[in-house]
Amino acid sequence: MMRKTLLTSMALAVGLMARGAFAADATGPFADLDNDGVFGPGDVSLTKALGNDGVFDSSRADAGYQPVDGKVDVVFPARYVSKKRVLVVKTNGDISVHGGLGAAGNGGVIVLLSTGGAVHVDGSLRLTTDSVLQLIGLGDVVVGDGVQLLAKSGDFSMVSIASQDGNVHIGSNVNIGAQGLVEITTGDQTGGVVEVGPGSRVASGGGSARLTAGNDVSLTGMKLSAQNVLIGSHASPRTGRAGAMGPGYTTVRSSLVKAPHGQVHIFADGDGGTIDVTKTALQAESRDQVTLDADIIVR
Ligand SMILES: [Ca+2]
Repeated sequence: MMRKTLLTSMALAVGLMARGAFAADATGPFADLDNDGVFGPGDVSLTKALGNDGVFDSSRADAGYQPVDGKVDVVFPARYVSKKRVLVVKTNGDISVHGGLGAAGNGGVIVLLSTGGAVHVDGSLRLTTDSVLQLIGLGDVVVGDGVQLLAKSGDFSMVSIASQDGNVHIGSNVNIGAQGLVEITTGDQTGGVVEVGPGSRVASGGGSARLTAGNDVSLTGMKLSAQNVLIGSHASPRTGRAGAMGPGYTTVRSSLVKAPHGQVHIFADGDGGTIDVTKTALQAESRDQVTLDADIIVR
């Protein structure tokens, strides 16, 4: 018992010293090779790799980084603005964002792509870019409460939040906007749920908004506006029993969905597919531009 306590306190002391030695670099983005979320010995600062060209790819050697066998997480411990117009991270591990992100200049692009893990953005952060903002994970993509995700300029600006095999969770009071396409999706066949929390706003100035999932779509107390709006839940093996294609469930409650110059199309595929639009206002260019496509419709 005594020995265990002593070893524990020694380990703590070593940990503190190690952390202290690296404190100077602790606010820059880093490749977290031991996957503990903390910058320590063995991890690699990405300040140089990202500073050179704005790009880091965990499968390629870059400015002191050598590819490794295991999962490489990437952490942004604090606010980071790329001066190279692009900020592109592609890694096989998780990507964690604890500070706001930006990419300077016209045509600015931010792409965070996890080919083997999740993407997490802490609450209350602001991620802005001129042109393209994409958060893409093989697993879950989670956006905390009060986050702002904005692609600010021209008609081609877009925001895409997508998970291939996991869920997309958007918290409450989140603001997502672009002039062009806004997509919040999970894989048609393999994806999980798409959830957006109350008080959130999703807006495309001149393009489409597409919120679709391989599992349930659940939107509550939100405002959604675009040229055209598509919301839907696919019938997928994830919702079905014994390998059958299960029905989709699309819930849009207590919300405002607006496409004043276009169409609103909502669907829930499969036998027994259900749309629930209780207390939701659906506005399109005309009445027949609102289509609800499912076996069961609850209003
Ligand atoms: Ca670490």
